Amino acid sequence: MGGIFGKLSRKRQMRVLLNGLDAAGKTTTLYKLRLGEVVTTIPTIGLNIETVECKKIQLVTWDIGGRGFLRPLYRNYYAETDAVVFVVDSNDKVRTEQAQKLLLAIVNEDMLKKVIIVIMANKQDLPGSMTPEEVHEKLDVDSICKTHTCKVFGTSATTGEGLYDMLDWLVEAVNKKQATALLRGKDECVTVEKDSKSSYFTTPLSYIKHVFSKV
Ligand SMILES: Nc1nc2c(ncn2[C@@H]2O[C@H](COP(=O)(O)OP(=O)(O)OP(=O)(O)O)[C@@H](O)[C@H]2O)c(=O)[nH]1
Ligand SMILES: [Mg+2]
Repeated sequence: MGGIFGKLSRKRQMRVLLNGLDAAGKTTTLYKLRLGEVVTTIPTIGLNIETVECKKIQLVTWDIGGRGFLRPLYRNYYAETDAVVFVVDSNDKVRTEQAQKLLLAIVNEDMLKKVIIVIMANKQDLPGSMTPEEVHEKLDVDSICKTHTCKVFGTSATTGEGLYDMLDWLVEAVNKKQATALLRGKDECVTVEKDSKSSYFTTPLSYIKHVFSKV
């Protein structure tokens, strides 16, 4: 199939970056989407990469450890990203400012200026959590929406609440962006290699080797 429809139907993968402070629920989200179950997690030192399928699109999802000492390495993973899913622990009211700072660094990053941003107001199952509207306000999402396609979803990575609504919206948003770009004759969304493999860096050393092989 040729032309725009051919290009759209060939584009079967997109790259998604899961980001956010440590303990926000990134790894729990990844494996809930990948396996449909809650796994016991430990803080991620390095990253997990898994492919999640939604509406016949493969989302190659990179889950990066959120601990402070890992953050200087993030830029190694920004290239070729279609969407950022920023996970917020809605129950952690003490660190909202820190979360906002990290989110702003993403929003202002040159390599990420065309990405779609989804903000997960996660841990909605915990009593006393900030509502999605509160997270929207605290992170000043209205300002982000001026430069990026962006939306906040209330989620619980443990119960699964809101995760599929979030994923549906994300895939639709990327499809829309690709269609618009193709109609304008530009190919703005990046497609990752078809044969990119799922990998899991089990030790800090394998992760560091991977990072240095990229710089
Ligand atoms: N109640 C509740 N707990 C959650 C939820 N999501 C994650 N958790 C818990 O929060 C803790 C941290 O979750 P992780 O998924 O490991 O967090 P992370 O963002 O990957 O953390 P780092 O790897 O350190 O960056 C774990 O005990 C999870 O079970 C949620 O939606 N609700
Ligand atoms: Mg993790």
